[in-house]
Amino acid sequence: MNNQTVQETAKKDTAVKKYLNFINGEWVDSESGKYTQNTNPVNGEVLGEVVASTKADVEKAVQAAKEAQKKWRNVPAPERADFLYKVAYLLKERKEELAQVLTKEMGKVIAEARGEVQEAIDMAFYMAGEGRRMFGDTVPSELRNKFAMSVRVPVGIAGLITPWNFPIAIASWKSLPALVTGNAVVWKPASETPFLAGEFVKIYEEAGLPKGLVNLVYGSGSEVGNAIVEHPDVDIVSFTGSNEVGKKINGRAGELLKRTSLEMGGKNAVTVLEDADIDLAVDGIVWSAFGTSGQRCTACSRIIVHESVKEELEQKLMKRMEMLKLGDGLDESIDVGPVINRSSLEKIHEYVKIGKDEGAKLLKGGEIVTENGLDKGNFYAPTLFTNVKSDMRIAQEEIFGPVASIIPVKSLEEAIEVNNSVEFGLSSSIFTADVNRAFQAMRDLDTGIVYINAGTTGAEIHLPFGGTKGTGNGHRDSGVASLDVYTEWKSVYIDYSGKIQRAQIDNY
Ligand code: UN1
Repeated sequence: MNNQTVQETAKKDTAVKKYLNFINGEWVDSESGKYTQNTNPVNGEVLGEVVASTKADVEKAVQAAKEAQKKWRNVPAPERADFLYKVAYLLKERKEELAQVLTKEMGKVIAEARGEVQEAIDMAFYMAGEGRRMFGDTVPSELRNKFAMSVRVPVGIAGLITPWNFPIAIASWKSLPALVTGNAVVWKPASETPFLAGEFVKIYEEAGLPKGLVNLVYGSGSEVGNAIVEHPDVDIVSFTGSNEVGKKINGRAGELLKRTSLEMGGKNAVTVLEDADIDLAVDGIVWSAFGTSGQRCTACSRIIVHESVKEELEQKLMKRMEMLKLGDGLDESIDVGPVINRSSLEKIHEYVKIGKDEGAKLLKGGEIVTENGLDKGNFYAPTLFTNVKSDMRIAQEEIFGPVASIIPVKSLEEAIEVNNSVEFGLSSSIFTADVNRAFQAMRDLDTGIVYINAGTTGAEIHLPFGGTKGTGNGHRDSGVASLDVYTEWKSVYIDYSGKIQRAQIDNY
């Protein structure tokens, strides 16, 4: 290496990583001239910065999307899908690189980060396949010499507002069906995970997607998120995040008669009946309560247990929790990474105090962890409460951290009642060896996702993802069901009788 190259490399290494907006196929700065920092939740290290955008940037993105969508809507769906296949292969090629970015900015352990990127790869292949399906109905007409069918048409421009806990999987659940069905996208990713969003968009760019179809606008919810919701040319807003924000989006979108697809909180429970394989249940609970540091919408935060096996479950859970190693998720031996930021850490700790005040018994954890060099990160000890009553706040409100509460019950019927007693309805699980009771539970648990003899996490992309009650508004991410979010139905009648036939009249 000559001197100049050495200097250039050094300059490159010390230069602050900066991510810009992607609008109309160009990487551009915001008019604001302002930036926000992206930090690693493991140690507070500054990873780089991203532009803090304004309403004016959203305006440009929407204009670009509008122009691009005019052509895109008439590109045959199998041809649209060709781009998605390219996206799928690029994601696959870069799986490790993307997983590393994810762990660094979000904190989840590397094995989980790889799993999340895999979820986006799966979604890309699956949605590319939709390019050759996207089924409508052909049905007989009630009249002679008349043909009837329904087809899907794109809604127009999809505004996507995505969270930090699954920054690429959830973005894939929304952007890929939107694109394959002929829409353009304006995307605001969470401020906590901007780099992975930038990397995902680079893949869209590299796949050769026509310019203006995918636009990325970084910034706050109050500035960029609001501008997306308010913009008259944004036809549908798909949001995953808190109930508080979801309700506001839905309220405003309602006034504007704009479609929304909302995916919000959960208060998911694992039920363990007296005939369950307790060791299996312990594994399922530990994985779904403390994996991703409890920061999945699907995380288990309640354990509903038959009183006759409560003590055995408690003992075994505590023993298993003992083995969980906290630390930097880039280290393959680590089980639990940090939580996303300081305010989240404080909120979790506050809930633990609330639980104690409510009279729940703290079995394990319940503290911010600072030993072994973890003091610079946001680490919370996996925490287990017992003797929790179903109406306590820790059993009703979403904590979004590694905290689980054991609620003893006397029967399956009581377990179902407790499971269904919360305002959310995302995921639930039951461990039992009795097929009759398993089927009863499948029928009566009121969540959008139900697991038998598995924890509450691990949804697969070719099934609908979403929940009932306060979790959503009836729409679903992923699966064929997600096509409904980004398309309108058009019913088409072709009369080849050569006369005007009056439906419901001339045939009766
Ligand atoms: C989320 O937490 O919002 O089912 C998504 C799961 C993952 C997706 C979780 N496949 O746990």
